[in-house]
Amino acid sequence: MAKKQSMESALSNQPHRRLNPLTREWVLVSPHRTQRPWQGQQEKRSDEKRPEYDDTCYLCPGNSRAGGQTNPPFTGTFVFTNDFSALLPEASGLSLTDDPLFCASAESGICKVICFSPRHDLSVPYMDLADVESVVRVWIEEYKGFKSMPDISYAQIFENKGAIMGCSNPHPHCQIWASADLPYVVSLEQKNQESYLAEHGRPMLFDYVNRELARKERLVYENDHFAVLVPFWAVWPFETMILPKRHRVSIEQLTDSETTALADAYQSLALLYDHVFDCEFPYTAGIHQAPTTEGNHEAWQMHMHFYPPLLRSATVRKFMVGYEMLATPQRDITAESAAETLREALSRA
Ligand code: H2U
Ligand code: ZN
Repeated sequence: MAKKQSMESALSNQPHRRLNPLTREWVLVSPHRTQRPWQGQQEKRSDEKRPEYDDTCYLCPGNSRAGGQTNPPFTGTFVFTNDFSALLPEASGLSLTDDPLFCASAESGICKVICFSPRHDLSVPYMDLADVESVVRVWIEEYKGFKSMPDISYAQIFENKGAIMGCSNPHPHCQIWASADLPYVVSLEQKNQESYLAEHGRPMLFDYVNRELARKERLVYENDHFAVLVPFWAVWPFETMILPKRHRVSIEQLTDSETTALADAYQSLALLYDHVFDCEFPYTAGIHQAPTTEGNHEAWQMHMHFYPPLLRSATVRKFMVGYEMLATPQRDITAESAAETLREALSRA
């Protein structure tokens, strides 16, 4: 007992590091440092009210896109191939060189954009739950579609929200970049989940969510099928994960009620985020899950990551610079105290 208390107090008061078991990267935690004064850059607040329809928006129904095509008068979700795709279906013919210093390889793939709804002004927290669920169903359909393509190994679904995250258009949307090879972070997570399954006989994130559900200190929100929590190893101040309570290697395995529950967890989290600093809370979010290739993917537990950049207000962001670029990421507020702030925002949402 004494040992447990001293561990808890060390985790809340003393500099220490924590391991991310998915990537095996360490984060330095410096809880004694939260009173540091800030005289650095302030971001601009961008919370002007948007119209329901904007005739200059590339993503509104009926408008012309930058690539010259015209959007149909869509009434629900709308999926199109990115006009400026980072990956192209035809590989370049460049074959992997065995030069250790000048190594390059061809990469091919398909990039798509998904508009959440015709409404230019409605972000996820303020859509009808049924419409958020339609977005999740599009993700599932797209994932299945990429599974049938032999040249695709992985479909990365992600959302950049807010200008501060480099989002080029405020019309609520997300993207899918599907590639011939496994992206680096995904391959790291796969390798470490496979090692964990081999050693412990259960999927890593299945064990993890059960431990967190029992402890509750980093739990932010839960429904019947999903938990929202600040991971023990979070790097970004208000980083969170959405985790299924049962073993699900990909979104394709979700039952109808789990699909609704994922939409609810996503929407509830996006809404509580908006109450943290009383602004449209920016983030990059995305799903990690089993590759779209055949094979044994039992080590995988599908999950969503949310990486919001804000630190202490709508205008003060965290910078990953200095020691973090050269050595290891660092945070001041502990994951436990961030979870407390998020639970408090939920009570106001
Ligand atoms: P963000 O999610 O980071 O805002 O990116 C939007 C994507 O939409 C971006 O990849 C694409 C851009 O290439 N896009 C089009 O495909 N057509 C357009 O007319 C505008 C933007
Ligand atoms: Zn729009």
